[in-house]
Amino acid sequence: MLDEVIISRAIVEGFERDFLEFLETEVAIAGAGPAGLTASFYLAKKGVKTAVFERSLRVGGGMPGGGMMFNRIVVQEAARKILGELGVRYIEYQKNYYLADSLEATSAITYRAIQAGVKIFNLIGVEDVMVKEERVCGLVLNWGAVKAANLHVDPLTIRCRVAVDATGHDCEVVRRLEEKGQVKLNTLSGKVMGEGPMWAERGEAAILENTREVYPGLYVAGMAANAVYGSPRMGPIFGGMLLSGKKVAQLILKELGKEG
Ligand code: 48F
Repeated sequence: MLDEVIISRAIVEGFERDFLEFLETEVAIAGAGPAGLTASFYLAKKGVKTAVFERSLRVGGGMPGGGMMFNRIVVQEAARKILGELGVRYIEYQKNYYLADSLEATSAITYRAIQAGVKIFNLIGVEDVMVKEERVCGLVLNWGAVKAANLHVDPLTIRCRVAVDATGHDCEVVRRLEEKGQVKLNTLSGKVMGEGPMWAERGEAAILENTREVYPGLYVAGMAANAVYGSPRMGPIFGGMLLSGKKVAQLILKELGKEG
């Protein structure tokens, strides 16, 4: 016999347990695209308590869509090892160009991250940051549906030691912090510099340099890093996203004293 109310109770209690547990976390990542997911995997693998908040229903960001809806991604030699570590299969298309199925890549990274201990909360977006004594120390959350429907609903807040903006081209978390007007970002202008036009080689080269702490307690990774630091976009080559995710994890592990 199946009781509908027991099913409902299991779902509500199960979610509530996890959400309460992650109201205080070591690392909170905004955005479950390839950069955010990869970062979360390498952090959780080292035992760091990590939550990912993803505003939309599905995870993967721009990865499942491949290039213009052709569901394949290209990764260059520098990031090939990460594909292996994440359990993504690929073929060598030609020297330095490795080709993978975008759905397999998205699924594998998501699965590896969750199995490593990451808690992904989909349908929950980051609408602001909590700042105390000039350091980001938490994220302000609301349902993705609340934003989509433009409802006036107050958010909830979680606390973290370190936050990561992995929200892609719009670098939403950094922009929100910047809007406050009282903060100076760790960029040349002290402001978000804005993404440059397509240049795959340059964009991929710059992304590792751009993956860093942009304000005390707040790191940027993935396309958000290039958007904040004024570097080009690069289209459906995804090596930089994986490398940036891994790099931000390494930087945070160092900060938390958990490297090695
Ligand atoms: O855009 P997205 O895939 O960012 P990424 O990980 O990778 C970029 C590539 O997909 C591609 C590229 C080159 O390869 O240029 O675009 O840097 O994933 C960002 C995720 O963040 C979510 C969004 O729904 C997407 O899944 N997101 C955006 N804003 C918020 C958010 C927010 N405020 N709160 C939570 N999630």
